[in-house]
Amino acid sequence: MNIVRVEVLVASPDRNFVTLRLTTDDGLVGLGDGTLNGRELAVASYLQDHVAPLLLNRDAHRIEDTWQYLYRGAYWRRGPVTMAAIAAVDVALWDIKAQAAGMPLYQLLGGASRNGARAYGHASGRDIPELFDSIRAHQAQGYKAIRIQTGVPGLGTVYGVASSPTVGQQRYDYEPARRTALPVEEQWDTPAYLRHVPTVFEAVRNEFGPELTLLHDGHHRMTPIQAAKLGKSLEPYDLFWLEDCTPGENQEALRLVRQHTTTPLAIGEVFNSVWDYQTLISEQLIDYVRSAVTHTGGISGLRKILDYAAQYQIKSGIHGPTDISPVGMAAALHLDIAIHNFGIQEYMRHGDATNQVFRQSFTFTDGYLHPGEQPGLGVTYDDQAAAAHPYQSAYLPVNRLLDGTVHDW
Ligand code: EZ4
Ligand code: CO
Repeated sequence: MNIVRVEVLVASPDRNFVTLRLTTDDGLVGLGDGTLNGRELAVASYLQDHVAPLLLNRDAHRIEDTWQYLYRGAYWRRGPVTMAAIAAVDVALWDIKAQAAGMPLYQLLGGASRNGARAYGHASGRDIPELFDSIRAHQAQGYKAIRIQTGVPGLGTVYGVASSPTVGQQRYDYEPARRTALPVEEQWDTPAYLRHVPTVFEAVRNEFGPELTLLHDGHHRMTPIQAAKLGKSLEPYDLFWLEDCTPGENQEALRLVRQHTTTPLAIGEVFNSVWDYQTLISEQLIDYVRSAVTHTGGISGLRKILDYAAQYQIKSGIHGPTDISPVGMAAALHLDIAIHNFGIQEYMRHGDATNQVFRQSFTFTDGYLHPGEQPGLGVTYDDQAAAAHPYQSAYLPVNRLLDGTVHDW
């Protein structure tokens, strides 16, 4: 079963997506997601110019060999562009293999370990009343677990907080990256944030009670001692996790945070290999692995990380924002259903334009996701719908302190 056609598809239905489509000589078609938010064309070129010639006439069944060939064979290992490109190939090959077997992909990963994958959504508000409306809208959609982000008094727009209070339609205003020619610059002040966040969680617990599962994303903005302080001050509100409290590069930073708080810790959406987790997992400094299938070398790459994490009672919390395409989401869901150490799945929901290009068979019912029973991943790509949405240059925002210093985010 050889690969006879390699297509790199770039389209912007609501936002840019890079999709790899592989066709085999017996007519099977597999899809992989290689979307890297704000740097999409780098992955498209890596795939088109450097990977496509290596795939033609390869046996589509040899997934692990192809993974190792692209990882070891390139000499330049790791990095987000490389690992997103490898992910696109890996997921497309798993899609093909599962279709060849006539089974949904999770069956090839060991079969179902659960009936559904518990999902969390993103509630946000510029202030508490807007936040409460957003939480209620998410509960009405079935979510039992909700990430909480709010504006900070004295600061302008804060990343991760929808600028429009339209109930049920909360989307970040960087979706799709606000379509400005250059990155939007946001303001940040960590002391103001640290003073404000515990009051938000107190208000949410008072209003919604103890059973609602709550999460929070610190977006890499704190020093270790600031993160330790926040984790400690949030303990009374019983978070499911505090995500990305410190910048991702320094694994040792989490030691200090861990020594000071029992708030569970999650990190890894900017990671791309098992080496980014070596200290974090072996020293049990985190509770959840936040990597995306799309940015970690695909199902083969992320599965290795999650199996390693499982030995240390660390669970999955696979990244699932809207810049992961429905192909990347479906791949995550097949893993979620199959692995033993599943924790939770992020699910922001795509908009209508995205869903028209990527036809999906996964479902969201009563707070739980399921990949469906179609052979393969269960996602198809509509070329005609995609043609109406050409690539548009778009950037993630940049974050500056009040004095103008560029800050982590
Ligand atoms: O900023 O996906 O937890 N989710 C997040 C996301 C990320 C974007 C970056 O591309 O933090 O919103
Ligand atoms: Co995050």
